[in-house]
Amino acid sequence: MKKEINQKQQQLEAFRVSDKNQPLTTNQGLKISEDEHSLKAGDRGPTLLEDFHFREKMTHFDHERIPERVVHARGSAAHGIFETYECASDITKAQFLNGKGTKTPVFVRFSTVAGSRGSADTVRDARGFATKFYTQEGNYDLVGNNIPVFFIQDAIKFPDFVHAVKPEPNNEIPQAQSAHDTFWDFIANNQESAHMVMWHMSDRSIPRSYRMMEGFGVNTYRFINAEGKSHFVKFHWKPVLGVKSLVWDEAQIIAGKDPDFHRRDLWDSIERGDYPEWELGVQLIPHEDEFKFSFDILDATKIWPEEEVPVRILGKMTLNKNVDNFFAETEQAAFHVGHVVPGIDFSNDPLLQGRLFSYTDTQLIRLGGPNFHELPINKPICPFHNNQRDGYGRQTINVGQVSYHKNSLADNTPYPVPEAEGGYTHYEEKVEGHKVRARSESFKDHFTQARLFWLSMTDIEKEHIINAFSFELGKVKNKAIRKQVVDMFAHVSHTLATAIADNIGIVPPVHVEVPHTMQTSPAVSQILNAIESVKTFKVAVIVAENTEENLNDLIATLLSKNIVVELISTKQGLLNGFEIHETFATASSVLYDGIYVTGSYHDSHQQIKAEQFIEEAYQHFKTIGLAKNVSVLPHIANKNGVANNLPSFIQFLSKHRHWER
Ligand code: HDE
Repeated sequence: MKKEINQKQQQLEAFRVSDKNQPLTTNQGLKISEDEHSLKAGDRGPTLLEDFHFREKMTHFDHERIPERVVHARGSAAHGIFETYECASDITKAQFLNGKGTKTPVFVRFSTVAGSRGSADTVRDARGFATKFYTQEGNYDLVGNNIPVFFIQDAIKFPDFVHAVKPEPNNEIPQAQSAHDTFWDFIANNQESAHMVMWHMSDRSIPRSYRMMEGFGVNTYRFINAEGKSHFVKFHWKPVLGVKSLVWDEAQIIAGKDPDFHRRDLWDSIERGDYPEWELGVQLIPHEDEFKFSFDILDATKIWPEEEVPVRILGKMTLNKNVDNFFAETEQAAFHVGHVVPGIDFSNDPLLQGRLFSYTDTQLIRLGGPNFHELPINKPICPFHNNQRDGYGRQTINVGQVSYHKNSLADNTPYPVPEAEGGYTHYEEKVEGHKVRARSESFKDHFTQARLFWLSMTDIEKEHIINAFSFELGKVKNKAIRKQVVDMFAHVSHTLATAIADNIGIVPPVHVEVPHTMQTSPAVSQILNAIESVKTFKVAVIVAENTEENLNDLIATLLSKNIVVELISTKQGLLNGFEIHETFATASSVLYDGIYVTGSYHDSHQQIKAEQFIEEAYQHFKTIGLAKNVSVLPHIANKNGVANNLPSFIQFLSKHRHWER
C-alpha cells in the first residue's frame, strides 16, 4: 500500500534530522576533534572545568528525563489517517467529519494505566486509546480507553483512585497491578466502581494486541450541527480485526518473555504494511431526550446499551507510520480532552468536567511550561495566532509591537472570528442550581449495569471473570477486604460472589435480593461478537531434520492468508535450506497465535522442549497443526482445535481460541 504523505508528515519533515555521515559538533555547531577523553591536567590528572564539551555533553545527559505521565506512563504510538465514510453534517459541523472521503492526519497513543514507563505491556489493566486529529480547524483530541465505563463518577475522586491502584506507597509494590490490598480496599469502599470492575475482571483488560481492542470516549460529549441542533454523543472505535484477548496465564508469562509485546506488535505490523484499522462510530441522543433513559446519560459508570442506542459508523482510521523518535513524538505528545473543534462540545458529566482541568495542568509539569503546543508532535497543521507570549522554551518569534487585545496599533488583530465564520462558541446550555458538593440521585444505582454486563457474558467469559476475581482477591492479604468485596459483588450476582468466595476461602455472601432483571446487552460480549479472521496472526512453524512437509508451499499458503510466519527449531542458522528465525530458548509459545508442527527431534531433550512448547500452546487454547506423519503428545491428537492438515489448521486458527477443550 502506498504511504500517504499527509500534511502533518510534511510539517514534521521540517524537524527531522539525520546525523548519519555528519561531522560531530557541539550544540553550538563547533566541530569536535575528539570525543573519548575529558580535558585533563596531565593524562593522569584531574578534569578541567574549562572542558565545555564535556560539560555540555554531561549536562544534557543529566537532564534527559522528564517526569513520566502520572497515569498512562507506559505507552506506544503511531501516525495515520482518518477518512470519513459519509458526511455527518446532520449531526456535527466539525469539518473533519463533514463531506465523504475527508482525510485528516492522526497520531494515536495506546497505553496501560497503572504501570511505570518501563512496566510490562500485558498486565491486567485498562488501555488508553488517545487520538489527536490534526484538523484544519485546530487539533481535536479524543482521549479514550478500551473499556467504555470508568471507576468513579466525579473527577475529584481521581487522585484517590489512582493512589489506590498504583504501587503501595510504603514499599512501592506491586508494579502495574491491581491485585493488591489498596486497590480492592478502594473498590469495596467506593461502590460506584462495580460496573468498571466487572469489565476490568473480564478479558477486555488483557488484549491480544492494541490492534484488536475497542476504544471508547467513555464520557458523554456533545455534537452540534450548523443549525445549532445538539446531540449528546458517545464515541466508539471498532477494530477491523475484531476484539481479541490473551489468556491470563499467558499474559503473565509474556510480561517476562517479552515485556514489549504490544509495543512490538504495533511497531512490527506497521513496518510489515499490516496497517491497524478502526472504524469510528458514535452513539447519539438528541438533546431533548436527556431524561428518557433508565440511567443518567451523564454518568461515566454507565454504558448506553448499543441495542438501545445504536452506533452510527462515520469513518475509518488507519495507522500507517511508526514514529522516528520515541521521545520526541510519543513521550512528548500532549493530549487534552479540552482540545476540541467547532461542532464538538462537552456535557456536564462531572468526570469530564474535571478532566477538562487536569490534562493541561499535567502537561505543564511534565513538559516544563506552557509552550508544549510548539513541540512538533503537538503543533496544529493550521495557523495559530494569539497574544500569549514567552515562557520556557518559546520557539515562535512573534514580530511586532502588540501582544494584547483590544488594540489600535495592529488594527485590533489577531481578531476574534464570529461563529458563522468558524469561531468556536460554547453550546448555550441552560444551567441553574444551588452551589452544592453533591452527587445527583440519578447517579446512585451502581449495580444494575454491572449485572447487565454479567448477564451478557457467555459461560466462558463468566468463568474468566470468576478466575480473575479469585486471582486478584487471592493476592489481597487483608481478609476483611476480601469479604467486603465478595459481599459487594453479591449485589451483581450471587453465583459470581459465591464462586469467588469459595475460591478464596471466604464465607459465602448472604443472599442479596437483586432486581429480577434479565436484561442483557449482547454487544458487550467479546465472544458473541467475535470476528473470525487469521489476518496478521503469528504462527510458529516447528521445523526438524525429519520434516517431510514442503516448507515452501506451507509458508506460501500461510503468507497468502496474511499470516505472519516464524520458523522455530533447536538452533538458529540453516536447516533443510531454510533460515530458522527462533529457537525454543529465544521464543516461547505465548508469543504466537498458533503452532504448526512439521517434524520431531531424535534428541530426547530437544524433543521434550518442543513438546513443552506445543503443550503450553495447547493449555492456552491455541490452534495446533500436526503435519502428516507427525505424532507428538498423543493426548492432544484429535482434540478441539488440533488440526492434522493445513486447511483445517487455518480454519481452526480463525477461531483464535478453542475453549471447549
Ligand atoms: Fe485520564 N489523565 N484522567 N482518563 N487519560 C491522563 O494526562 C484524568 C480518564 C486517559 O496517551 C493524564 O497527559 C482525570 C478517563 C488516557 O498521553 C491526566 C480523570 C479516561 C491518557 C489525566 C481521568 C482517561 C490519560 C496523565 C478523572 C478514558 C493518556 C498524563 C476525571 C476516557 C494520554 C496526561 C496519552 C492521561 C487525568 C480519567 C483516558 C493526569 C483527572 C475516564 C488515554 O491529566
